[in-house]
Amino acid sequence: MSHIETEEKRERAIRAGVHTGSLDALNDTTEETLAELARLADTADAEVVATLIQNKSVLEKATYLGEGKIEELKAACETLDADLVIFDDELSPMQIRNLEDALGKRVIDRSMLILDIFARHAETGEGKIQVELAQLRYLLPRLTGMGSKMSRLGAGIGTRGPGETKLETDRRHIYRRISHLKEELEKVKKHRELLRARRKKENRYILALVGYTNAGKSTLLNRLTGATVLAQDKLFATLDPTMRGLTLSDRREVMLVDTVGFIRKLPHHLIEAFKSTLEETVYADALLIVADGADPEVDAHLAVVSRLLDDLGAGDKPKLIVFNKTDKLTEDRNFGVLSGGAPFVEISAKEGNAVDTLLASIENIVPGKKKEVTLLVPYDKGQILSQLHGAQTVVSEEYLAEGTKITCLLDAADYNKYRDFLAEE
Ligand SMILES: Nc1nc2c(ncn2[C@@H]2O[C@H](COP(=O)(O)OP(=O)(O)OP(=O)(O)O)[C@@H](O)[C@H]2O)c(=O)[nH]1
Ligand SMILES: [Mg+2]
Repeated sequence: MSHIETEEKRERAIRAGVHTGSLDALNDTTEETLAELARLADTADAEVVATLIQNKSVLEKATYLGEGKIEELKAACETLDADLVIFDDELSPMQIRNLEDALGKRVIDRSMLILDIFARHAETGEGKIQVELAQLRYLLPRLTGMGSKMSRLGAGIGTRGPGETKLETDRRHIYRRISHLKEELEKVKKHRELLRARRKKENRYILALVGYTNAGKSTLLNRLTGATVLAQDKLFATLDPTMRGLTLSDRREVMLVDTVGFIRKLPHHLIEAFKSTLEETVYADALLIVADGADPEVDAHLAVVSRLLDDLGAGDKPKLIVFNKTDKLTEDRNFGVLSGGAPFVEISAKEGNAVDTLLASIENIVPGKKKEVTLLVPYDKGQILSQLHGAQTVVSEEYLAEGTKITCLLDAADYNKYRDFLAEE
């Protein structure tokens, strides 16, 4: 019984950060990033009981926070009975060590928190390998000093590996485990490459659903294709790319791929380990950038997405911004300005609003759009009829005295090829 109680206990956490006022606003600590940190903490089963923010343009190299703030934080930990302190930044191994010594509490940073959530949500073999690899690479340089604390304190955020296992904290074992995981990942990569090669042969046009975490990518995939991918109001619900076919109204087939969400300050170990998953965006022909149109932070979200896409080498692909969750809008928003001149649509994936408009935009992005035309083919041109049937785009057929009246879907090239047979209306 006591075992279950410890498992379900939510950790009490204080969140902390330094607002530097830096020009790189996306990497600074602000009210918004702290709000996001609280949501991350909640997803990892920790409850934020207090917030400490320091305004300081230069970070303390050894301790991250200034001396006075550390004292304040220590007192708050005692008063509020907090188990751990979560920092809204990636801390250096030395900073973590010094802060833990000064506070006498467990210290984790944003990266560790995100890695912990990924570890909880990884379902497939590939996801699990990638997360554990990222976690161990992150942990290795931070083990000195922390290892003893981690084993002393037992469970908690940052100690969980994928699939309810505990993370290895013995340095020698970690090295061995890392090389094993790297080999496993290599196999998975080969398999993924094989699948890609097969898809390429099939010549299917691939659209990737990308965007900030919780924007509604999986909900949209489900809406468009009838798939049943898990869509949840928690961060990083999707870790594995799911592919589904979508048939457009002119019968062209495309593939949609759901992808792992982005977030500010995504740990670089995670990006590295998830490279082959994230590369789905690089291999896509075009991107549907899904954004929560009702979130006041949507412009920052789009900026983060665009930066990460550039880093992955997918920044130049044709894009359509999909402002989602319009059902939640309480006032009009200028999506034209927010899209920065890129093509966009406004939809609600949940309610199904304007999904037709989105489909029409997709049909324009995918090359080879077909138009419905009616031809009249004389009976002595049998080979033309068989060509049209071979292309499998015949909608209807009728036998008249002067020939076969055939309605079919033709792309621009075929339209020109058969234009002499256009039936007069
Ligand atoms: N009100 C509203 N909620 C939506 C809409 N689309 C998605 N949601 C909700 O937003 C939450 C996140 O949706 P997901 O589809 O899981 O989002 P995602 O982008 O796949 O998220 P991750 O996989 O975690 O990165 C869920 O609770 C959805 O029900 C929408 O159009 N309107
Ligand atoms: Mg998802």
